[in-house]
Amino acid sequence: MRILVTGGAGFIGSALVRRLIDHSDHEVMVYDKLTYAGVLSSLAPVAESGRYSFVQADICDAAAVAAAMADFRPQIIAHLAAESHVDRSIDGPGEFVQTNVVGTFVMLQQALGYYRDLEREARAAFRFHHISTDEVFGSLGDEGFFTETTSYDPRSPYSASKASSDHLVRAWGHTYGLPVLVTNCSNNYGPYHFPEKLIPLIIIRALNGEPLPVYGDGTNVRDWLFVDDHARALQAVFEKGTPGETYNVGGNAERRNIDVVRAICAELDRLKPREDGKPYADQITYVTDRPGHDQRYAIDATKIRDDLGWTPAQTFEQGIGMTVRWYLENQAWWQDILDDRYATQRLGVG
Ligand code: NAD
Ligand code: TDX
Repeated sequence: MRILVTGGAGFIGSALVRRLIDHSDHEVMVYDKLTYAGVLSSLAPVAESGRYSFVQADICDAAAVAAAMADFRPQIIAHLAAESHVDRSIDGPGEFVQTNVVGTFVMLQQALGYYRDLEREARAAFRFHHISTDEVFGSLGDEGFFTETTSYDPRSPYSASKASSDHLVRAWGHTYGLPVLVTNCSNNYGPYHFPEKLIPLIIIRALNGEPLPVYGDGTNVRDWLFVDDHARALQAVFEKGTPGETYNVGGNAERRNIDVVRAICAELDRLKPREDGKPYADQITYVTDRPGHDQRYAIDATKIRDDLGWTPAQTFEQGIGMTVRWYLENQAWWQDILDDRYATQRLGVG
């Protein structure tokens, strides 16, 4: 099949593309604006594949979206392009509304026009798969899990923009008959994760001998999923999922932030001890909390397991070990990003 992946130069998009090239016969076109978060070197492993092509353009540019669809003739659109970092959405929400809401609207309109022009058989196979987050459901207390029917309660500019885009996608399914799929996934982690996010930020700052910032009291809980497991889930959904359905995707690995940071420090102590022999955990520093910081996210992923046979392959301990080793062995990938002025300013490094 031909699969158009928006946001394919990002963290999850690039993992999906690497998986599709390595583990399937699908052809892939990446459509990506290459914002600060788009990293072409994350696609280097597939660059020489004859089944991969790349278009640099904005999802808000309707003509460019239409041209990519007309040129590539996708059977699947996997829509991952988004502004994704909660802290940036607090500092500057405008770009989140533009890309996540308006950009998704443009994608839907262009996909609908393209879909309506397809032959009957091609129409039956076509899917628009929107990739979203568990943050649309809001924040949990100590008990309970998000299911596919949990009411939306987004609380940050990021999650509000993703919730809006989810609603648009479902509306285009109900009203216009576009065969849409929606997945809402928990926190991903793994190789090629942009250094502003908690796990890579902690690894890199630990290695650089810098303070390790933990927001608030560090008791906020996230459910962590290894990114390759998410890529497998996405493939299962667009290959086998039922149009109109939503699937929650989770790692069954709830951890408090402070425990995540300690686990990374322990792994580094084992793999690359500090020169002074002291533990990396000595660098942990509690800092001012994120405004409106959601306390706990947890996913009930029973539906995707029962309907599509997907479960995560990696435990958190295996995944964090692989991730720390990857950052130790791929310093050139993240050093290039740190050397970029915009990313560096935001990371407070240098
Ligand atoms: P990311 O920030 O690493 O990558 C986003 C990609 O989209 C980048 O390559 C960027 O250049 C591109 N992009 C941004 N604006 C664009 C625009 N206007 N036009 C075209 N391309 C644009 O994000 P990620 O972590 O890989 O997340 C991918 C998707 O998955 C997002 O929709 C996000 O909301 C969702 N998601 C992420 C997580 C997570 O833990 N990271 C969890 C659940 C869902
Ligand atoms: O320096 C930090 N210190 C800290 O304590 C950073 C960057 C984060 N945190 C905390 C905030 C969160 O509770 O760690 C947790 C994880 O933070 P992020 O990595 O920023 O992720 P989060 O806000 O949970 O959102 C992520 O998962 C869901 C992605 O960025 C979203 O795109 C996805 O939808």
